[in-house]
Amino acid sequence: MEDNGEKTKRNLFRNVRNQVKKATQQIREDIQESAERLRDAKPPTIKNPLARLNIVLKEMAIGQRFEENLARYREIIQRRAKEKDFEGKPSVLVAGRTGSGKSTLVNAVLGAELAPTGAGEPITMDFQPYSVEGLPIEIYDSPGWEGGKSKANEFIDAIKHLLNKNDDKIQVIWYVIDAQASRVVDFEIEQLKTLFDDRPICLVLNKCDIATDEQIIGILRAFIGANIPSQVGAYEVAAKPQTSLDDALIERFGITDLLAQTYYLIGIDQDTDTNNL
Ligand SMILES: Nc1nc2c(ncn2[C@@H]2O[C@H](COP(=O)(O)OP(=O)(O)OP(=O)(O)O)[C@@H](O)[C@H]2O)c(=O)[nH]1
Ligand SMILES: [Mg+2]
Repeated sequence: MEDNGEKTKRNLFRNVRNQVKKATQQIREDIQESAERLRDAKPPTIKNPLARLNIVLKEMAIGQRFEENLARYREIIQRRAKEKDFEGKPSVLVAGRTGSGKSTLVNAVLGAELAPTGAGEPITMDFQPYSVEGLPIEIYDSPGWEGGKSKANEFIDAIKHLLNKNDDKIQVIWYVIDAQASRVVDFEIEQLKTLFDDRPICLVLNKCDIATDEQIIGILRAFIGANIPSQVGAYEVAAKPQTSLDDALIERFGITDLLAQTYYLIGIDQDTDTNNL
């Protein structure tokens, strides 16, 4: 005869076993479902970035300006290159606020994680040129502007110092903005008008993978409407799209266009392979 204690124990074990079995089954189903979602997920179509830019350009009746600036700066850069010699590859300076994704953009162009990146505290503390074999340009990563007046002055002085030192070598500016920023600071616009002397500025709206149409158009309006004399274009970019189960397949975008315009400005043969961007 089995006593009641043994029976209760057995029931308890059976109960636990059943629960574990049920939970395991549920986990299996969840994993299977996730795998199917991942397999079926298609890269979301980017809602025609150029269309957004064109809307803003038309609205502001300045469609021609970028074209004219591109041609003008191409001439200026190539004339300077003939007159002056510098060592190594022509350079692009990547500048902008801290956290906008400058170093991430540098890595995307290099095809290697060479520049440290991250969330939270400001990461990049020094100017650092990078290049890799096969890339016809050198890219200067830079410390970001952290906001606030004293920090602004530090930022301006540091940029001026770098530009003075590398006057002929740094030929194009990529000014990176977080497309989600929602607000544009007057200081930033004013600086863009003069800080980089007579160098063409490509405005890079980064993180467009997570910004809304409203945010992107708002930023485009603010920067294009400010009539920054040396601006040659605006580019919607995702240097490192956010990955989650639902959008795991989003690829980076916008960098090929940015590079193509930069090569055009500097006069580099466009056949250079940018397929992986
Ligand atoms: N969703 C999304 N996140 C991005 C993108 N680009 C960069 N990030 C993230 O933004 C954060 C900041 O990127 P960084 O490249 O370190 O920014 P930074 O401008 O170099 O910052 P500082 O070095 O502090 O000036 C990181 O967590 C990146 O993963 C993008 O295109 N999309
Ligand atoms: Mg950085």
